[in-house]
Amino acid sequence: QLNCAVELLDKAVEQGRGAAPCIHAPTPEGTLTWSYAELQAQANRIAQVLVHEMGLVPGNRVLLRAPNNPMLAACWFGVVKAGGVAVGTMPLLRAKELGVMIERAQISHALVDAALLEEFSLVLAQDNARTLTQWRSFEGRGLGGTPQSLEADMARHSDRFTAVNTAADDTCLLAFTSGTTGVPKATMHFHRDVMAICACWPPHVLRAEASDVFIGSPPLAFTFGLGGMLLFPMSVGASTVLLEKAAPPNLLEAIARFKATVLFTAPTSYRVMAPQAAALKLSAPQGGSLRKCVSAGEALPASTRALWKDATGIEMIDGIGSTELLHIFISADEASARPGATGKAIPGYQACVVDEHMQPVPVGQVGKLAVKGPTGCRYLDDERQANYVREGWNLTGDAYVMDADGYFHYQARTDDMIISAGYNIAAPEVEEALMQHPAVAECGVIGVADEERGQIVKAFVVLRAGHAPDEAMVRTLQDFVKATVAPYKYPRALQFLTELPRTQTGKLQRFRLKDIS
Ligand code: 3SK
Repeated sequence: QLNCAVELLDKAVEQGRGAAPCIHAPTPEGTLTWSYAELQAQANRIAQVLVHEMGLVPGNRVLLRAPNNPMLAACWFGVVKAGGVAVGTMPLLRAKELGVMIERAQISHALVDAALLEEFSLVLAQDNARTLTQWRSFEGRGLGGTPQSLEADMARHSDRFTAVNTAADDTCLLAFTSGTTGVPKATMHFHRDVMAICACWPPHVLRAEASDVFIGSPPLAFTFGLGGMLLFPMSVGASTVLLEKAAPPNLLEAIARFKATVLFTAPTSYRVMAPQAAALKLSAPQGGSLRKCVSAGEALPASTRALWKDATGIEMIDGIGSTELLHIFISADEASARPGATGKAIPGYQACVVDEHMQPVPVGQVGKLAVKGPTGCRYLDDERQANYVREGWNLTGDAYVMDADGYFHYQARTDDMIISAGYNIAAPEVEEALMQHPAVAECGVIGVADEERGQIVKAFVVLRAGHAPDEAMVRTLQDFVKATVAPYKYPRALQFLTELPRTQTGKLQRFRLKDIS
């Protein structure tokens, strides 16, 4: 028997951490802080409303709709304590996308932040949402007074609730991933999976302490955010700052205001924040609070690692995870980081690089990343399961090289290897070369069909302000790539854009660049 909400929340209170700060959030009036006991009381009331007023029975799936805020965290624990299955969703999703998820996961209940009610009312009117019959709305910072008010129902219940005695192998979480291809899949995770991710990467690589204050941008709906912004801080008795708006200027301001010590965000955000972070002297080596910076969600270019280190004195902790495996499985701590490498398989996981017959490729050669560990891919009723898991290994869809010391070097998504005139070219390597040019703000690289070479490299470039998108700039950038990496990798085609298509978690959607070509 295991209920991960008991392990992470109830046991923290039982073991004397009840009065310790757990969640902070900025409010219009100042700051809201909930202790572990206050979070538990809120979660208990929500669990009672779900069970006694909304008719939830164990195994029911509950849609959660909110930006990162304390009530979203309380709802997550309330659902899990009640034996339900939490289904987090990105706040910006539209009714059409939500309807597909509701139908696919047969979702029966919903808890919705009042700020997202307008779109949610469109969802309820859709035919594919007919399984969803019970919903309540809440005010994100716990102030009450919304239609079908969760808070009004909570007020009628006590703050005590004994968690449902779930099995370790009961599902507690459904996480949707559209990856970079756009067709959503639901991944199922058990109570024991949640405890496994808390036992693997945080103690061996992150090594946070109870005095730490976590902060960051990934939504709780993305398992990178669920772990980094909620489960991992709670697993060590630390506190976390949940920000509804975590774009770079807000994030920087909040790091200073909350004296945050552990930061989780994506490489693009580190790149944007670097100049201001340097000026604000936010890091511990500069006299500020920040001491650990985690980058994941996208490959970390060596140039971004160097930029952040110059700006703050902090060596980043890079990692790769997946929604399918729940969290990070390859990473390196500050002391063992190698620029250009993601790291090694973390304790508890094994990783290797294989060919199309699942045979390991020699050290130094490109192949498909295969991962095994205590968590793994379980798609909900999806034929793509057989592509992801083969012979017990999870094939993550990433092309990697392993070096002689067991470090894994990211090359590309396996779909993003470009074969041009017999050369293997990894799109991210060309992007990294372009990013080193001072005129380039952002770029994305794909292969496009070419009669002579099979494929050619095509780059899409967003220029920094003050640079002209003309023919001279095309030649400048082509020559720059030729001088930076092997000349056959240069982009034979180059188009300027004003922005790049990205997923809501910030990942570049190369398949959408293919549509632009
Ligand atoms: O690297 C990622 O994209 C990721 C995905 C899910 C969970 C955690 C991580 C780091």
